[in-house]
Amino acid sequence: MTAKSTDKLWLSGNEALALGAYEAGVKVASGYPGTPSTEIMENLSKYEGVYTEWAPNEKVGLEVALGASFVGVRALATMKHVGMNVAADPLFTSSYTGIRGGLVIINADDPEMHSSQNEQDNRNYAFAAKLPMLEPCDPEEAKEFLKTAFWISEGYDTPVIVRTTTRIAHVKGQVAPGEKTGSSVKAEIVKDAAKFVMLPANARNRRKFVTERMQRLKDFAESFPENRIEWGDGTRGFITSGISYMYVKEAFPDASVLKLGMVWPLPEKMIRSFAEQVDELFIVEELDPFLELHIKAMGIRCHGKDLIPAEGELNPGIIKKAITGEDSAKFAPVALPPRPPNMCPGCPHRGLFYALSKQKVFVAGDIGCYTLGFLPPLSSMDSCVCMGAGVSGVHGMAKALGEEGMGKEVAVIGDSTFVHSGITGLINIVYNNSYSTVIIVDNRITAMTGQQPNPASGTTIKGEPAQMLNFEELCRAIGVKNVVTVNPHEIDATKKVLKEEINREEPSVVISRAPCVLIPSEKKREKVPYRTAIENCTGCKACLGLGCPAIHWVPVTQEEGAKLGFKEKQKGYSEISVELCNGCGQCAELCKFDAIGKEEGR
Ligand SMILES: Cc1ncc(C[n+]2csc(CCOP(=O)(O)OP(=O)(O)O)c2C)c(N)n1
Repeated sequence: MTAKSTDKLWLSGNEALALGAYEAGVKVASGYPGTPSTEIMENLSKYEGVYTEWAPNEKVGLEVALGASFVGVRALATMKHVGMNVAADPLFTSSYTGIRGGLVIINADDPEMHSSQNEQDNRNYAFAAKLPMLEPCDPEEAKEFLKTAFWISEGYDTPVIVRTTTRIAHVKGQVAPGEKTGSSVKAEIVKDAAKFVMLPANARNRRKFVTERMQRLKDFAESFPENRIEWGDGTRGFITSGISYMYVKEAFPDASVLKLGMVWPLPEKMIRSFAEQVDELFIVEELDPFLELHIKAMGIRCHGKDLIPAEGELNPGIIKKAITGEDSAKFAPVALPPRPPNMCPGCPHRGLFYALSKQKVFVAGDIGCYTLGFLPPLSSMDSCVCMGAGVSGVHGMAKALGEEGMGKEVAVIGDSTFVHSGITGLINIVYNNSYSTVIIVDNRITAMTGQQPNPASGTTIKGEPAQMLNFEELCRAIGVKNVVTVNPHEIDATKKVLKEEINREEPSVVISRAPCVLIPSEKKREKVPYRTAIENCTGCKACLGLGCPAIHWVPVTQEEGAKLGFKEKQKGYSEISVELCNGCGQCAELCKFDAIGKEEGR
């Protein structure tokens, strides 16, 4: 793909960021999927002349980009907010080394936790790592800010963070394609130990550089055109950024607004001058009182989290009400029908969790589609903290409980998550003589974030063939002697293996392998749906224990039941929606009455 048209394009924020990266002449881009950041890399991979990849995790992704920057090319790393925690180690020290080719990190926060386990505010990382951070308010700005970020990066010898939030990442807006720019830095190997080797003597010097760089960036912030005042009525003044700026403009179209395009470091003089010229100052920001704290630290009186919620997303209605006390019908949210999450019909995870639910053990879980194993009727996940935590945690439980805990807890982790941060936990189990069992639910793909390939999938981001990580060999190489592979659609066999391995007195790994039904090759596979033979159904509801969306319960009156030949006590029967059924056969395995089969009429 190339972007040559001069017409405006209708792009999401993430598509616009990809276009911005392309126009900025990015040569190397590495990321790990995570909502709401995933589509940036997916879209960038369609442009010619940009090397893109899915890294095993965010730390690796940032280090890849940093390496590319060291040899003088423009490089990009993308991640969701919690990914920044994983990448924090290289992030903080890359602030000291600085860059050669421009280095930009796109960080996508998720206020309201639409698809996340927490809603941390990563503006705090810019402050803590002493890095500049830009925050666009729409797709057009997203593209332009990305290009500006590369310019700042090379001008100030610094990585630059571009922060988006879910609304910016996924909203669509008009974006004008622009000129392709590039770096004036030459791509070559340059040895510069004082800059790149961060041992204490060098790091102390670079620490001084970082302080001096922050001062220069502060000065720059005063004249940066994307920090701008839009004068209006002076009774109320708002300082805001990103999507909150859009909400403020909608709720208070006549007010004076200081819009910050760069949220760190702050233009102190501009803020002071603005504050002096308005009667009352309001800081409107989602999540933490980040701007508010720093503005208050300047000795400026303002309203912020005393009025505006610090949890979840904002919207114009919330802001208007918080400040004026008025409820406005104009901003009333549209009521949407709820869509509770569930595993897809035919999901292999369902079979595994059904089998696991019979083991009566504590399931130290992890993050992925399989986290839905927590929901009833499977109810088979008892903890979920962050990627990898289940594998390390189950070992902690084993060490805490000793022999008492044997056979009572197990870890479950997805294939992508295992590669991301489960392998080291498993090494720890083996190294420290544990007895824990780890189940790798291997559906061959990173399903939760939308089917991205990972090192165990056998393809790259561009769909080209790649070495396929062999979990069985890897686990044996780590030192796990008991490695068993099961097909989770075969529930009885899976149950047997789980019982044996969970009770083993030494480390074991169960690989529960069957492809995700949404993998394109699986989608193409012809599916023969299962059907119910109503006359054979006894109403035992065993099949409903799977929680499959393709199976539902049909209640019948006594009269209807009699017509169907049911016994008096039978209150209904299970029915399969053939249009939803993926033909996995898990329900047929559970049915002991020959009421579920593939032939017409049964
Ligand atoms: C540090 C971090 N990075 C990214 C994510 C987003 N994320 C959640 S689960 C997941 C991977 C899921 O893939 P897999 O383990 O294969 O399980 P599946 O969804 O296929 O069942 C990702 C990328 C996250 N929650 N935390």
